[in-house]
Amino acid sequence: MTERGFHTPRASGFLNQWRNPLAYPVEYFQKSKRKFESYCLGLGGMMRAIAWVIGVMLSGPVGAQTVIPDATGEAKVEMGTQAGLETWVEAFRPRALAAGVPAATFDAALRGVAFDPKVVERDRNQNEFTKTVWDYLDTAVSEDRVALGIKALDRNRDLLERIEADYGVEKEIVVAVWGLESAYGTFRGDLPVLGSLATLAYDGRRGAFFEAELIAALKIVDGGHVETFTGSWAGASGHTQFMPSSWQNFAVDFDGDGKRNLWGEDPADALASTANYLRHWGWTMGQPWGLEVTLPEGFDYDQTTERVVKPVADWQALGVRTATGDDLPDHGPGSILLPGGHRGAAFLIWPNFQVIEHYNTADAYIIGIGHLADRIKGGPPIAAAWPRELRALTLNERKELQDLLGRAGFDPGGVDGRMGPKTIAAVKAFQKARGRVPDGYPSLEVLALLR
Ligand SMILES: [Ca+2]
Repeated sequence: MTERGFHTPRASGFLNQWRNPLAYPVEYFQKSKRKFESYCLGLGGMMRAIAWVIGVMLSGPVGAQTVIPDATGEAKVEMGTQAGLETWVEAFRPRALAAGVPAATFDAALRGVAFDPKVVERDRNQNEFTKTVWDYLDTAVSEDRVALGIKALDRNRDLLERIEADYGVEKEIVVAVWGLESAYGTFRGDLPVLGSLATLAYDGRRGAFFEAELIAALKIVDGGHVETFTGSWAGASGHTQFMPSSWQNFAVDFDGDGKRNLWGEDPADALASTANYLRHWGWTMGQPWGLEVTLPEGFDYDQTTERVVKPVADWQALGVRTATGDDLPDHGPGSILLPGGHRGAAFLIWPNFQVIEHYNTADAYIIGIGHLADRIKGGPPIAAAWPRELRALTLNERKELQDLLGRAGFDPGGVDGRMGPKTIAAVKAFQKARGRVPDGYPSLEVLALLR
């Protein structure tokens, strides 16, 4: 599901779900949910929602292991009803049975399933959430989350070392995913997964996607893998917020009790499943996700994109150094990324970056996971300052930016408010034409210039 290619699917659901908390009316959240929301930045989907959410920089939808399709389609104006859901469940029944869900399981699980209008609201309003990468990282890699991560690792060290040995994924990375997706298991979501998925499948905007997830969820129930099946609004659940289809494809029974249980108090299966997911997508043990670097004066900013991949020796020759001014470590060919524009931090990223992307395509999410893991391992905070005076563009401003770029002769690839690769390239070309640093960052400054 990712535009970057890798991830098409994402495992978790959090990002998706939480991509847009600011857009929801406050009354939708009880206190505990607000806390949950602010804490759980993975946004399930493990996988891609953050992209929009995070505003400007995102190029794709969200998602951890299972990618949740874009929410850019037109929203339906009409809201469904409990009676409508019940009619839909009857029509869905033969399809679920044909897909292998036993009738008894189907009937017991979906009898009386409740339509949840709040879930529909969230699904329809995901687009407007905007957050700068620095605001996101402030929360995602707060001192609290780092300290709790160190404790969580200590508490589960034996387990995590066995997982690391079996799957070849560093324990700090697994703990970081756990930390962003559920605050180390503290906030796993309290909405009924079957109810959320049935509501979204019936609502229809992304009906086929959620129907398939609901069938996978029914198989989880049928196998007796879960006792309390609750999660976040788009159906991601458990310690690392897997979508049901990700459970189907990637969950493992690490503790050997015969169940692939991502939901109980014991995180063993969930953490091993996360490592299994990352291994599946090509995690390379020992390779950093990325490294903060400094760029020399006069650096060619056309090269600051994931599309430009060079051997470390080439970057070194161009004057790129670590944040402390040292020579670059050689972990193979990589790219330079400027998630907050040329006045923010720069990172040299390696293929493990794209592996994390399968959880969520948003750059901010990926950096959040990687940096949190580094901090848990004892690494330093990000050294560079961010251009904190810049706020994220609103959805309308992003659309205006694209519209104005198009009128000025720089094709943004559509006016949808999503800052994908074509829009970023158009911003770069426009900046270059105007004699500005072509970092591709769609800032208010660029918008003002366009106006
Ligand atoms: Ca188990």
